[in-house]
Amino acid sequence: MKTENFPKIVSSYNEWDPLEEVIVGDMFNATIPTVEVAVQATIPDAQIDYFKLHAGQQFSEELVGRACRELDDFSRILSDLGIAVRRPEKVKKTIPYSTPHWKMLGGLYSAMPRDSLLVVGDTIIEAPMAWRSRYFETDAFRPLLKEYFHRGANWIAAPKPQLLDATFDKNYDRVTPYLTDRYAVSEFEPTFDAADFIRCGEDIFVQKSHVTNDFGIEWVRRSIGSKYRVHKVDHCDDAPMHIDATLLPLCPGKLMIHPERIKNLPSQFAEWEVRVAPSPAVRPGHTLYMSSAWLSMNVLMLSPDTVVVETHEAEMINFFEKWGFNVVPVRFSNVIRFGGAFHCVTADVRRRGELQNYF
Ligand code: DAV
Repeated sequence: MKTENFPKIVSSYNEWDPLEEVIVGDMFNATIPTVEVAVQATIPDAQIDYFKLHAGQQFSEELVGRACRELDDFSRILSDLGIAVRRPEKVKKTIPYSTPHWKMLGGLYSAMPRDSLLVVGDTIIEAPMAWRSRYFETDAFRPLLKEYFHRGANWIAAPKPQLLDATFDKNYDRVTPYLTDRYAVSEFEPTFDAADFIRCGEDIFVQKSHVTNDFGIEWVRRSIGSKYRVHKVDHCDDAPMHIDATLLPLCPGKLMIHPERIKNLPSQFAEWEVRVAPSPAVRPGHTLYMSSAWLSMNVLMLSPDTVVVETHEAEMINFFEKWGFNVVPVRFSNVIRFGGAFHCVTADVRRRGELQNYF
C-alpha cells in the first residue's frame, strides 16, 4: 500500500506543539489489579491488602462513575477548544484470563493511553507492559489504531512479553533501586511503559523503572531509528514508574522537575530554565489507589503557552501563571484516585509542528 500521499493523521514529536487530535482514556469497568511483583513495587503500601482482598472486582461503582464523568467533561473541554478527541472502545476488565504460564483475575482499565501507546512522529508503538493485569490493555484502543493505520500511520507493537516469573526480580530494591539497579523487572525480556519516555523532538528522555528495563529502552532506541537520540535520565526515585511526574519539558527552554527525584539533570537541559514544581495540595481523605500526590505535576500542554492543571492545585496554577503560561483549570480529583492525571489519560495523536532539535 502506498502511504506517501496521505495527509499526516498521526504526527507528534514533543509534549507541547499545538494539540490537534488526542486520545482520552476511559475509566469504564476499572478493576482492582491482581497483586504481583511489579504492582507491589509501585502502588502505595496502604493499598496492598485492599487490592489482595478484592483483585478482579471492579473498583467502587460510585468512584468509577465519578471518574468517568470527569473524563467526559475533560473531553468536552478539549473539543470546545477545537481539539479532535477520540475515545477507546468500552472493554470489560473484570474477565479473568491466562497464558500457559499464569492467570489473572481480571485486567485494569483503559484510562491511561499514555502508559500503553508511545507516539513518535507518525508511528504508534504498543508498549510491552510489565503488569500482567495490563496484558490486553491496548485492545480497547485497537479500533483507533486500525483506523490510524488505514489513514497512513505506522503501527507497531513491541515483542509481546511472556511475563514469566523470570521477567521479575522479587528481591527488587525497595529503597534505592537507582543505586543497586535492582528493579521489579529483570532483563529477561524487553518491557516498558510508554509513560517512562518523554519526547523533545530529536531527543527522547527515558527513565529505567519498576516497569521499564534496559532491554526495553534498547528496543525503543533501535526501533525508532537514527533520527532520534534516546537519553537515560539519572533519577533517584525510590519507586519509579513513569517519568511524567518527575521531569516535564513544557515548551522549548522551560523544564519542570520534581524537587527530589532527579539526581543529575540531563546535560541537554543546561541552557533551559528549570523550575522545581511546588508541593501538591494537601487533601485529607483523598485516597490515591496507585500513585503519590505528585500527580499535581502530571499536566498536559495544549500548546507551548497553555497548560491543563487540576482545579484544586492552587499553588501549581499560580506557579504556571507566574511563569507566563495560560492555565486551563479542570476538575479531576476522581480520576486522580486511579493513578493518573491529564498527561497519563491522554495520548497525543497529532500536534502541529515538525521534528526539530531543541538543544
Ligand atoms: O508520583 O506516583 C505517578 C506517575 C503517573 N504516570 C507518582 C508517579
